[in-house]
Amino acid sequence: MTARNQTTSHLLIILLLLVHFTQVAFSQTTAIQNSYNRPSTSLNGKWQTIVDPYENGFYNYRYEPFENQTNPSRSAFFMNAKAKDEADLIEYNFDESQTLDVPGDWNTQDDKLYYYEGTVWYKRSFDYSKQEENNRVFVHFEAVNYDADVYFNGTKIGKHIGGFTPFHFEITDLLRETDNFLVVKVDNKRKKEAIPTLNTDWWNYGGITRSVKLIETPATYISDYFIQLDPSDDKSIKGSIVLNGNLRATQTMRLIIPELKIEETLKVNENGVASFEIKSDKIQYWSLEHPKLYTVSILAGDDQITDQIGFRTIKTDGADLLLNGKSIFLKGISIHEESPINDGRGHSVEDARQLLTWAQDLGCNYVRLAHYPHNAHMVRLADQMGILVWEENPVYWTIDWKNPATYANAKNQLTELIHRDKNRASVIIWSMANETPQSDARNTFLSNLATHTRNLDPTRLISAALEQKDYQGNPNVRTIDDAFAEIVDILSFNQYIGWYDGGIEKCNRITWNITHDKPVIISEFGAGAKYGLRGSKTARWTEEYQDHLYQETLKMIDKIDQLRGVSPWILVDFRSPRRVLPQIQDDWNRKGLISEKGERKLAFETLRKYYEGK
Ligand code: GCB
Repeated sequence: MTARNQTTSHLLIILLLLVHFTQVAFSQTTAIQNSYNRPSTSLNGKWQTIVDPYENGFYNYRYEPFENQTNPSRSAFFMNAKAKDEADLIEYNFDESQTLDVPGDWNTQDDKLYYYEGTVWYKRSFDYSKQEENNRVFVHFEAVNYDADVYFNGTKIGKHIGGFTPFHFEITDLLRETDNFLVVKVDNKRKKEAIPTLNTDWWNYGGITRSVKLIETPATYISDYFIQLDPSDDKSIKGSIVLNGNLRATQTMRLIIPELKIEETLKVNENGVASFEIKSDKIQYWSLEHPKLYTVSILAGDDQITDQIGFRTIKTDGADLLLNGKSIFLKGISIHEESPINDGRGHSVEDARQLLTWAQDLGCNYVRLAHYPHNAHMVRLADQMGILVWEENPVYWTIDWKNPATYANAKNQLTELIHRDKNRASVIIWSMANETPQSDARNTFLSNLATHTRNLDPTRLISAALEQKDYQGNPNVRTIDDAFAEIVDILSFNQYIGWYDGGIEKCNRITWNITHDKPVIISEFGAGAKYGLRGSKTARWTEEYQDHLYQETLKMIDKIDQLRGVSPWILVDFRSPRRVLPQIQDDWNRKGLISEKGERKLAFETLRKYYEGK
C-alpha cells in the first residue's frame, strides 16, 4: 500500500470509528416510551463495586483501552474474571468487593467517597428466563451520573453521556438463562466541555443514581408515542405512535381511551409510524383544580401499553399566560433533586411526594425543577397533584459554546428529557439554560436548542433563566437586554437584589424597564439563612434577614406589569461544594425555605401568605 493510500484508509477508519462512536453515544440509546408503566424486572439493590481512580480496569499500562482489543485481556474489569487456580494472576474480584445501593449516589453511602469524583465500576449478576422465545430484552437505566460505559457478559453494549436522563441497550442476543453479568463503568469527573461544565452550585453526586431494570418486549414493540391536545384545536387529540421491529408483521394498531369512547384503528406506515387526529367534544381538561388523567391504551400486534394522560393547552397572549384559555399566575418554588427523607440525591416516589407536598403546603401551583432533569416520579406525581412544571436542561453558566460536541451533548440530553416527558400534562415549560453569559456563540447555541425543541414539541413553551442588568447605567432601574429574550416564549430571569446585589434596603429603590410583551417569571431570588439562627433583620444568615428579603422582594417584583410567576430559590437547603462557611454552611447552600432536616424557616410563611393573596 502506498503512503497516500495508507493515509486515506486510516482516515476512513477514523471516520468510521467516529460515526460508530457518535451513534453509540447519541442515537442508539433512546429509552422506550413510558418505561414507567412497562412490566419489568428490577435490577435495583446491592451491586458489587470497585473504586478505580486511575481507570486501571479500563486501560492497560500503555494507557490503551482494553475494549479496543479483539480479545480483551482478563485484566479488563468488564470481563469480571476470577483467578482459576492459585497460579492465576487476576488483580480484582468483584465478588469480594464492597457493595453500593442502586439506585443511589456513592457520596453519601461511604465516607471515603464523599468528595470523590472519578470512576467506580458496578457489577450485578442475574439469571433470566424470557417469557416468549422471540421476545427482546433491554437493560434500562433511569439515570447514571455522568458517563456510563455498559458491558454485558463481557461485551460492550453501549455508552451514554449525561447524568439525568434515561437510556437503554438491547441485550437479546447476549442474554443467557443463568450467570449473566452486567458491568457499568461510571465516571463523574467534571469536564470543561461537558453539560454541565466544571462549575456548578450543586453537588456532583456520582453513581447509578436512579433505577435499573430489564424490560422484555415482543419482537415488534411500541417504542414511542406522543399524544396531546392540538394546540390550535382543543377538541382534537393529536399525535403519533412509533413501532420498532418487523413492521410488515404489524400493519395496524389500536388506540383506546375508554372514558372518551375512543377506539381507533390506525394504519402503520412503512417507517412504523401511525399518525392520528381524533375529535371529541367531551374532553375534560387537565387543570390545577381537576388534574384529570385519562387511561390511554395502545395495542399493536403482541405489544400493548397503557398510560395516564391529561389534555390541556398552555399558551401566551401578550403578557398573559393561559392554561386552557384562562389566565394564570405561577405560584412556584425552585427545587433541587435531593432526598428530603434520606441523605443525597433523591430518586424515590416518597422523595418526590414529600417535596411536592411541601410545595403545595407553601401554596404553590407550580415548581421549577432545577437545574437538570429530575426523576420521573416528580412529573408523574405533578400530573396527579395538579402542579405545573418547568423542566430544565443542565446548560448552566460557562458552557463551551463553540464546541460542536458540547452542543451535540446538550441537544441529546434535552431530546432525552423531552422524549421522556412529552406526554405529561403538568410539564408546560422547557428551559434551555440558566444564567449563561452572553456572546454570539451562546446565542447561536441556545437558539438552535430552542428551534430543535419547538420542532420536537410544538405544544409547550420555551424559556431560560436569564439575567437582568442596569438600564442605561442607572443602578436603580433594571432591564433585560439579551438577544435570547427575543426567542423565548416566557421571559424568565434570576435576580439577587438584597443578597449578592447590595442590601435589602435597595429593593424599594428599584424600578423596572421591561418592554417585552411576554409573561415574566422571576425564576430565582433568595437569601441564605441557617435554620434556628435568629437575630436582626439586617444580620446575614439569620432567618429574619431571609424573611425580610422575601417581604421586600415580593413588593419590588410586584411592580413588574408582566409578572406572571415566581419560583424563589429554593424549597430546601441543598449540598454544594461552593458553600464552605463553617458553622453556617458546612457544604450546604442555605437559601432553602426548609432546612435539610425538614424544619421550616420564617420566610416559608411569608411566601405562603403572598401566594394566598394571589
Ligand atoms: C443562582 C444560580 C443557582 C445558585 C444560586 C445561589 O443564581 O442559578 O444555581 O444556587 O444562584 O444560591 O447563589
